[in-house]
Amino acid sequence: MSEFFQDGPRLENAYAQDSPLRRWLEYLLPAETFHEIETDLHRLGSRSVGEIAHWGAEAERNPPKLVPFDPWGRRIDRIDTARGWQELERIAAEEGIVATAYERAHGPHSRLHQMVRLFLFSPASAVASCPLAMTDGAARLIEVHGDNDLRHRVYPKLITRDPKMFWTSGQWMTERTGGSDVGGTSTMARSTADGYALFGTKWFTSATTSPMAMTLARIEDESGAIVAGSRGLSLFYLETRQANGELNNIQIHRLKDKLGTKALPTAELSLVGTRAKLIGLPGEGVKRIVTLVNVTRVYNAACAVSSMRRALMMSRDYARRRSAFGKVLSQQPAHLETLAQLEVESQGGLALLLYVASLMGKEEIGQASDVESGVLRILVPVLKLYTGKQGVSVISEVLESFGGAGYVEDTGLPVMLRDAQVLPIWEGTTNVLSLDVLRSMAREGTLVPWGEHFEEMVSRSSAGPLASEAENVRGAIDRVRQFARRMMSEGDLFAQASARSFAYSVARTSIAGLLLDHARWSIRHEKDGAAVAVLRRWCRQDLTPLVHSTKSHRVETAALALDESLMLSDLLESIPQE
Ligand code: MFK
Repeated sequence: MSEFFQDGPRLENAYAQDSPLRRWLEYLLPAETFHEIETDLHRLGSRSVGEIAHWGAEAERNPPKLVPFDPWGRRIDRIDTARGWQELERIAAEEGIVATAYERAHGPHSRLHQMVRLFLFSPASAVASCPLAMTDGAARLIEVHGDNDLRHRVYPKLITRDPKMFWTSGQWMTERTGGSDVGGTSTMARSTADGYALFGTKWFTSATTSPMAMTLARIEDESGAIVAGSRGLSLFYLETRQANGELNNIQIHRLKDKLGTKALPTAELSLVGTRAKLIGLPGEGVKRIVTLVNVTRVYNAACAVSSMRRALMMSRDYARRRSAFGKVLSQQPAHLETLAQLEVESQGGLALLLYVASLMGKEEIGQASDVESGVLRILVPVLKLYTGKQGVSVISEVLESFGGAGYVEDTGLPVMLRDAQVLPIWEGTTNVLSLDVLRSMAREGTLVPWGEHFEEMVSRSSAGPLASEAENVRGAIDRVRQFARRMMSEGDLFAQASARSFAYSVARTSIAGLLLDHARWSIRHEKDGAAVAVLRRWCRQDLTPLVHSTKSHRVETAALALDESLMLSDLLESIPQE
């Protein structure tokens, strides 16, 4: 009888074990800033796999509960969360996971510093990163659009490091009509003596225990008239409880039973006269709330990339412990190929995330050029949609790399996949964001600065050891531009049907440009060849997987998607004769 027991994966320090993360920070930050923050990142990297992971697992084991009534039958609608969840909020405040971006201790680099702190905190935090995302988005929204009251009374609570003072915020945008088509929102806002009273139902409200939320509603005039569609929506700030501790005219119906994010309380609720404050002008709600949403989309990417990196760290450690067929996995060529491919994929996501965070830091303090602002506008949806998809596929592969153990709950592995699956869904699905990319190009002309920016980046490598990779990336930039022109000339049906493949092409090409410049830096500063190897492998794939959605392609698509009949004779006639 065998007495064999397999060792599980072990992690020591999430920062020290991620050498590509360290090397990207060295590339992006001035040396002085890098050295100032590094010791503390080491400390947080250790806390992340220790105390943070401990409370994350505790929160995961004890999901929130809705307590609708008190013992005497009064409706209280209280949501009880686990000790672990509360401890994670305390640690997040203490660590300044939101605050670091607003203290601006490192000027334009503060946002990048903050994203790296989030990156280390997030993967074992039972998705406590979700309320932090919305809190950070709300802080930015108030900073840009808030009045004096919000700036002086509320903003300090969102960016404090004092856990007793710290407030998280909700972002209640989704109604029964859907999360994407925000223009279908039916919550009404009626003017009162001291603000507005809101009436409506919100279908998904994440982190419903937060003391405040930002939401959208349609202002009714005295005759009861409203403006339909998204142009009739206004942005409101509300506090979930009144001064006496009772809910602010909010009824919580139930908590959602979700595939993952089990520790995160997500509720359906009704606003039944909820007192709220208008932010900005009536009808400007969507335009204002996207300030918040652009922050949460970058958080989403930070969660996707950090989860991929953490999962891979575990898989790599396991590969050195696990024997099969007489050898450890780390000596088996097929296994190594898979791990190397996943490493390249996740480093691509890492590059795009850190670069977007550094652009965001410049924009937030008014130091971004017009070109950089345009690049940031197009890259935020691209980053979110691309890394969300990568997260699911990379983590799925990582689970497979553990064999059956990857499918067993108490190894702590399956939760990674369940939690990853939300990343392409919330904060804008892949298709909705692909359409946002097209809109940003049509309305704000974002492809022009994107092309200029990456062409300039590529030109730095056009002579020397990376010349052929530079040529490859330049070709991809040209194909993206040409395809954009074709989308304009062929019209909306062609453009929409090609939108996802176009957004993927922008993502892969942008990442290729970044990897190229990082490899150029690496050749000058390091002896390690990993950056060049990652670049080469990234560029071996199709950088522009564009789908030419011609009329016949669309006919095929409609038949295949909806299982409708397609005349074989028509199809065969359209194939060129040999
Ligand atoms: C770990 C991470 C955790 C994250 C937290 C998750 C918890 C929260 C869960 C949720 O709340 S999920 C719900 C999230 N919902 C969405 O993300 C909405 C998805 N839908 C969209 O993004 C649609 O594109 C959108 C609602 C914005 C479309 O609405 P419209 O009214 O058709 O918008 P339109 O006309 O495209 O844009 C209105 C204005 O905003 C325009 O400006 P102008 O009025 O000056 O023309 C746009 O240019 C501007 N705009 C839109 N999107 C923008 C933007 N500006 C900057 N950035 C953007 N992304």
